[in-house]
Amino acid sequence: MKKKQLPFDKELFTRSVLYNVKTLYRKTMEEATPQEIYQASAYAIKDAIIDHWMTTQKAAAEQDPKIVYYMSMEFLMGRAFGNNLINLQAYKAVKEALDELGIDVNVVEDQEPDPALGNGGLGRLAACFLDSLATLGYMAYGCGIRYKYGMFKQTIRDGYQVEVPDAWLENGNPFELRRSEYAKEVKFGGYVNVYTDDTGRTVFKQEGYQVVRAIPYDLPILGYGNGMVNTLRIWDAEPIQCFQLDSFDKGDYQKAVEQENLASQLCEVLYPNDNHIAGKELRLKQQYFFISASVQTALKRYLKDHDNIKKFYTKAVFQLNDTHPTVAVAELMRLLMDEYYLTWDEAWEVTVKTCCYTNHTIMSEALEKWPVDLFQRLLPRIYQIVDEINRRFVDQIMRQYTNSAGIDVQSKIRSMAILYDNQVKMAHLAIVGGHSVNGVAQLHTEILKKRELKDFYEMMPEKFNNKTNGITQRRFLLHANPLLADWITAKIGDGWITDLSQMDKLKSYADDKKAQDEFMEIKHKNKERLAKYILEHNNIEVDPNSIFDVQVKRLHEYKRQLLNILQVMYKYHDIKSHPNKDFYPKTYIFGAKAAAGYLTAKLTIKLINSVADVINKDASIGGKIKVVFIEDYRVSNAELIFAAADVSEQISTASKEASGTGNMKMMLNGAVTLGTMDGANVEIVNEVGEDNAFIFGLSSQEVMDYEKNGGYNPMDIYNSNPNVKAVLNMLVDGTFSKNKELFRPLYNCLLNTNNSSKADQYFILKDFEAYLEAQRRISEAYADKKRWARMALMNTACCGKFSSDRTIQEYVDEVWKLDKVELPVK
Ligand code: F58
Repeated sequence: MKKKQLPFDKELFTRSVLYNVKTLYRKTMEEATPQEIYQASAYAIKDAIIDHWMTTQKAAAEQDPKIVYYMSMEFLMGRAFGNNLINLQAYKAVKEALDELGIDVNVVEDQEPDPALGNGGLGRLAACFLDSLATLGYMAYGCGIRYKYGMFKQTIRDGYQVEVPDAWLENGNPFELRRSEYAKEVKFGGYVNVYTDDTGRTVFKQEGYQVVRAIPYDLPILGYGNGMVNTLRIWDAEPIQCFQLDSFDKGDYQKAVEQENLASQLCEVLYPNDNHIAGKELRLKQQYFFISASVQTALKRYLKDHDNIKKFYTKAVFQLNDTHPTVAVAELMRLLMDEYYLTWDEAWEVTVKTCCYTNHTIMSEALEKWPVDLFQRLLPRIYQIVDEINRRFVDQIMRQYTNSAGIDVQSKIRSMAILYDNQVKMAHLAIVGGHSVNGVAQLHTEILKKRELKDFYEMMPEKFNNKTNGITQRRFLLHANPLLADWITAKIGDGWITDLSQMDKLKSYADDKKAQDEFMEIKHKNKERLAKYILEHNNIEVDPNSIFDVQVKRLHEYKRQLLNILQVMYKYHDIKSHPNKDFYPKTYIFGAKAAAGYLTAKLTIKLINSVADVINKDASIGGKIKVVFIEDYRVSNAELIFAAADVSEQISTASKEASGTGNMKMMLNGAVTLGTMDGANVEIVNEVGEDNAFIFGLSSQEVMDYEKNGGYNPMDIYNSNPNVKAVLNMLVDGTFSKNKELFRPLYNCLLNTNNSSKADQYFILKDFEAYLEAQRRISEAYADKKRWARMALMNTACCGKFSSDRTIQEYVDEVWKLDKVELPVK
């Protein structure tokens, strides 16, 4: 039976491309540059999208569904061109149309800058969620910031990371729409004038403030094959020209200049920190800026068709992507009370019923806290409201716990108050001001409940729930790995594209020799594709017959890229000392950006590159190991990498990785996990079975127990384990750098003898032997072709749970309670 396809007019597309090239550039196709052809093609696609976008809006206006506002400082969208074609079900038609014009679709796709308005997992999750929301037919707005510069581009010079600004908007963005008619004003600073107006109402009026205009830019978010187009609304800031610049009043002039400066700085750049908060004033301004504009918009939209503001929460829900958007709680209170005249209690009910919070980390350095004086100076009215929320909450704690046997009320207040120690604790505000708190994998949620947020859980258990992360199979399989996608469709039909649980039908092929061969042949082709990329970009030749062992993710100590490279160093040493020992050739592939100011992370990149240099040039090891550091790891090259991975390195210190999502993307593409029992790895192993993964190392409980008792002494391991000793000595004996002291800081991180509680905080040496052993097991398993093919295939077959469609459906059913939008069937 032929499935329904969205209609797509190929001839119209071709005509439109030719027309666009002519009118945009006064050129013929022969004269146009690849960038110009990309622009012309993107505008042609946008034309096709606009009709669906309008239809969606119309259907929403008629059906009045509840809307989720996904509020996030980051949306790591990746390229839109190919993804839009996939979701329009027009990829093959456009490929053909371009072919007929003598143009390669891949070349066109490569012209698009990779929009990187996010750091890593948290921002990419937001992008996957938007894809799933549209595909499942739920009305959603992504609300974010239109940074002029996204995540920096990484270049590697002499083995070191060098950051280069990412001017992604240089050639404009063909997919966006500027909507100046929906601009909003956002106010900063000044003071609050409190007075009673003629009607006897107490008025809180912000005065002496600076104001900027928030201008929305809308990006279409397409559902797969259903004609649904949602909106990602990202805000830019512009100055408001309310003061005459020729004014003789010096105060006004000064103010006008300040306002201009503020507007020009606000959306300049994304803070490039992963799991670390720098606490900069500008960041708080960014947060309030996009939140105020987004909350104003949500209220306005609701009031267009409804008159009872007290029922706002029946038509809108705000999901706060970590604590960064948490000022939404106080901003919603402010607008409801100051602009729409609700009482405190009425406004509070609406706010709590509207807001929900997702926690993405338990790393203490990532917990957002703002100094009270900064917060108060920048957001005086918001601060008043937070202060009152805190006062009432502390009251509630006292009421609940005073006279409770064995409970120290003061310690409860210390651990839960929103304002404490002259700090505003954003996580506490998010928990108190909303009705749902979720972690992003089962283990993570349990740790939140039992440890980090224990007191909150005890006081309000009904708010806590788990939503294990997921990823979109449309981008990370259908687009990234067309060979495998086609093969799967040939075997089980294409239902998996919108229902990943159907992948389990592949299990019946796990022992089928022919299917195994085909599966591994596809993997091989993808490895060749990546090998070609590596040759072009790194000038390193890698052998697609070797095991591709991949660790790609942000560089952070807890993710333990250092453990991986130490193991490579050990292997190198081992091969050199035992040249005749059997060793299955391996290619270790790394990709990672380090936060610009994170020295240990940057030095780890240098170490990986130095090790790569020595090993790749050492002819004596006969190419048994190669090490590759892929520069500028980002969504677009990630797609190539995931498709080619044999081994997926997920080796974080147990308890530290909230979930991980790269682990899911590699599983989807038939890579086998080598990992610790951390984050979503636990659930991956649960799905695929212990026999189809390689698990090693301390458990999260063991790690937490050590931490409670002040750590452990890595010197004991150093002294008793010759493997560890040999490898650590290589860090400081000049094997990998002329300057023997270069890597001393890494050596000290592991062995710091001055401060043993700081030594090897991430248990690298403690897990080292177990990791070596797991690596050995992998080589052994890979050598048995049949066994490996089965394992790889089983990983793809068992990945059904990890679709973001499943995650979103859980949010909808258990938290958001959205209604599906019905679109007219074409
Ligand atoms: C990540 N967090 C988690 N934060 O580390 C990862 O385990 C999880 O899978 C993912 O979220 C999605 O839930 C993360 O990416 C950030 O990048 C923040 C950016 C802003 C500053 C603080 C860290």
